[in-house]
Amino acid sequence: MKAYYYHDDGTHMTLPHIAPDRPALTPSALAAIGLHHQIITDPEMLEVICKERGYVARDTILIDNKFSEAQLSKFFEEHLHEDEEVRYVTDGEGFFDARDANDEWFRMHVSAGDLIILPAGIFHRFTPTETRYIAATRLFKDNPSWVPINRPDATDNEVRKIYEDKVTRH
Ligand code: KMT
Ligand code: NI
Repeated sequence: MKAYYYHDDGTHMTLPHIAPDRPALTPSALAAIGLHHQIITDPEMLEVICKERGYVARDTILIDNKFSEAQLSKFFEEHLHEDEEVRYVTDGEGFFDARDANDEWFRMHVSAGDLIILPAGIFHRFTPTETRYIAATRLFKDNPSWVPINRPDATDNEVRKIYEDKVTRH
C-alpha cells in the first residue's frame, strides 16, 4: 500500500493523481485519522483480526472491465458509512481516497494482500486503477450500517460528529 496526497490534475479518476512535492503519508499519520492498514501474509492472520474486531460476515466483490463508467463513478462519490469499511484485496489493484483531518484528499494504492479498514464517519471514495480489475473480500460486523451516505447528506450525521471529535483532538 502506498499513501500520498491527491492532486486533482483533471485526468481520469483511474489515473494516479500524485501530488508533486508532498511527502507520503506515514503509517502514524494514517493511524491518527483512524485508518488501519495491514499486509496479510497468512490466511490465519485475517481470521485473527476478524475474531478480535468482530467481523462475523463477509462477501466478495469483483470490479472488472464490464463495469460501466456510470457504475464506477458511483463508487467515486464522496461518502461515509456509520460502520467501518473493511476490505481485504485478493487480486488486482485500486485506489481508496479519504479525507485527512484538514479535509484534504489523500490516496491509497492497494493491491493483493492489503487489508484496509476505514473508520466509521470518514469521508472516502473508491476507484479501480487503469487496469480496471480488483477483487476483494468485504468484511462486516453483525448488522452493519454501511449504506453510503453522500457528503451533502452527512452534515448532521451523528457518527460523523463522533469521528470529527476524535480526529481533531490530535
Ligand atoms: C465500496 O464499498 O466502495 C467497495 O466495496 C468498492 C471497493 S472494494 C475493492
Ligand atoms: Ni464506502
